[in-house]
Amino acid sequence: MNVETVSTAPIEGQKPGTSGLRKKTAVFMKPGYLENYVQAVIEGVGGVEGRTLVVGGDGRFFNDKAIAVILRMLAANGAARAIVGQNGMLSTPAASNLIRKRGAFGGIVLSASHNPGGPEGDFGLKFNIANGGPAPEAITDAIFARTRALTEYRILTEEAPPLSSLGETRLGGMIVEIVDPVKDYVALMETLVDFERIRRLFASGFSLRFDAMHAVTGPYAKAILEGALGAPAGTVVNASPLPDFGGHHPDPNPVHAADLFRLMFSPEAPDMGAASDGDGDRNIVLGRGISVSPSDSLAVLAANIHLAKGYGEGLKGIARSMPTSRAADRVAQKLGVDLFETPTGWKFFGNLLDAGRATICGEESAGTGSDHVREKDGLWAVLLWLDIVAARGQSIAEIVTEHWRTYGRDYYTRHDYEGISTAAGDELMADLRASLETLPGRTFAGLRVSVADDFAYEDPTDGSVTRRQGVRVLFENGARAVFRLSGTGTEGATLRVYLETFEPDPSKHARDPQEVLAGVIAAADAIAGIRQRTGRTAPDVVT
Ligand code: G16
Repeated sequence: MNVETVSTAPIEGQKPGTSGLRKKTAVFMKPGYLENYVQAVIEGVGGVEGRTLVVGGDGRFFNDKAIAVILRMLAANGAARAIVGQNGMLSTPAASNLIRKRGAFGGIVLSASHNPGGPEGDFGLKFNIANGGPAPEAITDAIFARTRALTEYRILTEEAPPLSSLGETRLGGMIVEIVDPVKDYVALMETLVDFERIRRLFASGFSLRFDAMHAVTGPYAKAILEGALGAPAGTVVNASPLPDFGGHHPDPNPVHAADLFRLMFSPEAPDMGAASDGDGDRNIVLGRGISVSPSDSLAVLAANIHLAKGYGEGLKGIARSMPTSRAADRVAQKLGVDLFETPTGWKFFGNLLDAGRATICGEESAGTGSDHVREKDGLWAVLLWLDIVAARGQSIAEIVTEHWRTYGRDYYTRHDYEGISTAAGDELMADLRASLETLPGRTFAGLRVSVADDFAYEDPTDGSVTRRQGVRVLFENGARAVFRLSGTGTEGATLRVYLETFEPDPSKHARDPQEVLAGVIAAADAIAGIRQRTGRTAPDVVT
């Protein structure tokens, strides 16, 4: 085994964000950039000697080349075994499952999620720990500290084996095991939802369009929906993963999944529409003429999850990220279970799931998951919806409107201002933070502020505290505006403004959220000076 020790120096800015390190692909491809970061990960997690790691990614441009480097570095640093998805492919939830199932030390997952791919696009790398979930902040902080002190990295001089054939090969002292990326995931899904019941639903003529957005979920969705569940061929569209996602953003939102949204609001709409993102952890669900907001999806799934076979005992608790609407809180209250409000980032759910305090988690950013893995899981959410539709014998629209009748409707929208200057974003947030004490009592666009704060989270399982997680402004009429900067962008800053208001009266549940929230939107702009500071007249993305 020939290990080369290469001298290097720290590279600026290798700081993991909301979900690992995300940068332009061209940045990741600069000489030594990937190598430095991988060595920092290896050292930041305490070394990999004698350990087993799962490696895979969403198949985007540079995925295979990066994996070859990572394998040579894991071998050079003494890892015993690398379990790799065939052709380097593993969806994020499938990687989480493999780590857990195989008792691995952790995993290296390559993805920039919903961000575009290709030489001009984005790339990303995150480390997941033994529970299958994204590394918590103590570990990402240790990784970042290593990136700032690195003097050398270790890499094998031998080439990595091809990733196309299943089975075991040797790379230096390490075994490289290439596995079917789909098989174990399908087996897991079968334990959670009733395949037989969903098969009957499809056999009765229920129609679905699942848009895999030319990303990693295609093969998983084909195997399960069109294979095991008998949905007609063509149910899964854009099913073959492409290194540049066909030139699109693999983000299941109204802008980037516009075709699906158009179809679902047309006379040709099937019974259900769904899509997932680049690495298969996000999802969106639509019914005929209705798009289910991710916050509502969490609430509806939580209220109905006992109908699915893997969740017959009901819920231990529900967790949502702070900017996610409070619809799930109403379900938790009715069920008499705890509701946890965490910062944005799936990594914050891991401890709650491990401690058995939450069963289902969700985020406004199109993420839902349960204690079956430690990542959000797009296809799982779609299967759970299908199982609930089959169990209740109702359409998506009927289920959602009935939910609103029972709990009231939390009108919700998120406005994103993408690629604004970092200075403008930082200044806006700094000024908001500076005004927190003086906001209560003041009136903006007719709405009076009752409380304003900067969200901080104390993890109830280990007492760790995470501060500065977003400015919350509560109005006297119960409406809420939240401001934060995205931690996943790769260009300038992205300002996210989350807006919501509660409507208990069922006769007022069929309105357009943008209209209902117009006052809150105007108040948010008046408070933060968004238009004036960013020079934008409208958000780039409205979810
Ligand atoms: C990641 C995180 C999510 C987060 C989302 C958006 O998702 O895992 O928890 O909600 O980013 O984060 P931000 O608002 O900071 O951009 P994904 O699907 O991108 O891995």
